Amino acid sequence: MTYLTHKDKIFIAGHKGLVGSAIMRNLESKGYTNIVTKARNELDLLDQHAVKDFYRREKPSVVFIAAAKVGGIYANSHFRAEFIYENLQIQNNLIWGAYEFDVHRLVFLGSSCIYPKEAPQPIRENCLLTSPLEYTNRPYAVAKIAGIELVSSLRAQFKRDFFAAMPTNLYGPHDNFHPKTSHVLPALLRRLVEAKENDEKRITVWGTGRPQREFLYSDDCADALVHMAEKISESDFDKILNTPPYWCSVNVGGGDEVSIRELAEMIAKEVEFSGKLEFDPSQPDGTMRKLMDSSLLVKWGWKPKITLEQGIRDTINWYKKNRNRYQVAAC
Ligand code: GFB
Repeated sequence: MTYLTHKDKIFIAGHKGLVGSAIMRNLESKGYTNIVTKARNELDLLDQHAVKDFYRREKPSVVFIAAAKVGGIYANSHFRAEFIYENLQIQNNLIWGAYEFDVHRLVFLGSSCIYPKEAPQPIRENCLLTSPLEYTNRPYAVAKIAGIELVSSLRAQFKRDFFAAMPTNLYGPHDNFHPKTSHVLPALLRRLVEAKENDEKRITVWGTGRPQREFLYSDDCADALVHMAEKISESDFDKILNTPPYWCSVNVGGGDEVSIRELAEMIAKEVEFSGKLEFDPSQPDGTMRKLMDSSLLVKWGWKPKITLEQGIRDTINWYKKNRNRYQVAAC
């Protein structure tokens, strides 16, 4: 069987990012010690030969792919070509290399935003590619869908125990807090912390505030990914693959759903900002809703532990402690 055990040599691609750092914390908290990581300047994931050399040398038996080019609605809309090119390159190198060098369990990450723009809510795994995608992040979505197709094809054709997880909107420590390229929660958190400190009377929130988002704390997401890697059998994943439309991917949600307005109000309350929230409808709303049906994961014995309120509090504390040292990630 290919369950993750303490005998495995684990590679976390993207170990310094939002999800990768959470996977690292989760594995270490569970006593895993045989973990290999590579910083960007040690391994260029865009370089196929370098990735093959890495696999040939290190021979990991389990791989978590938490490396990707990611960003919020502004980044996805403005850096379209980089989002599709870099994500295709990174995932092709990591997934195909894992196949060639006999990795026996691999976790690839999709995202709730790659489901169709008008998918029936809550969104089930079998909704993928059933109607048009959201334009603002279509390049990213097409790349990620290709990754799920590659993972599913390697499972079907070569019986490789590779699977995809579809996290909802994530947030937490080591996120990207860049004012423009970040996701909505870290963007509003940074803006509101600074507005409070500078005694500003108002802050701008992009869009109408009406879209709804489901948020899951990064540590909860990591716990779900490790839970699946440790506990779910190949045959359970094969059952998903062998069910129309034959994708091997599992939704990772179950977080709290709020509107963008409610989110801004929650963060403002937490940082005690009493100024005005001004909404800028000239900025895109993006998908109006993308709540996922995570009942399969619940059936498999997992559910989140950290509420949005607690997660926001923890992320504000983390951000305040780390913002000087922490290089704001460019996109
Ligand atoms: O997290 P976000 O940028 O991306 O959220 P998505 C965008 C929503 O938040 C839009 C509103 O409705 C924005 O109008 N918003 C309000 C803001 N203020 C801000 C702000 O200051 N910054 C940002 N970024 N948004 C992403 C995909 O979609 O979902 C990614 O683009 C990724 O590819 C992620 O997969 C999970 O949630 O709309």
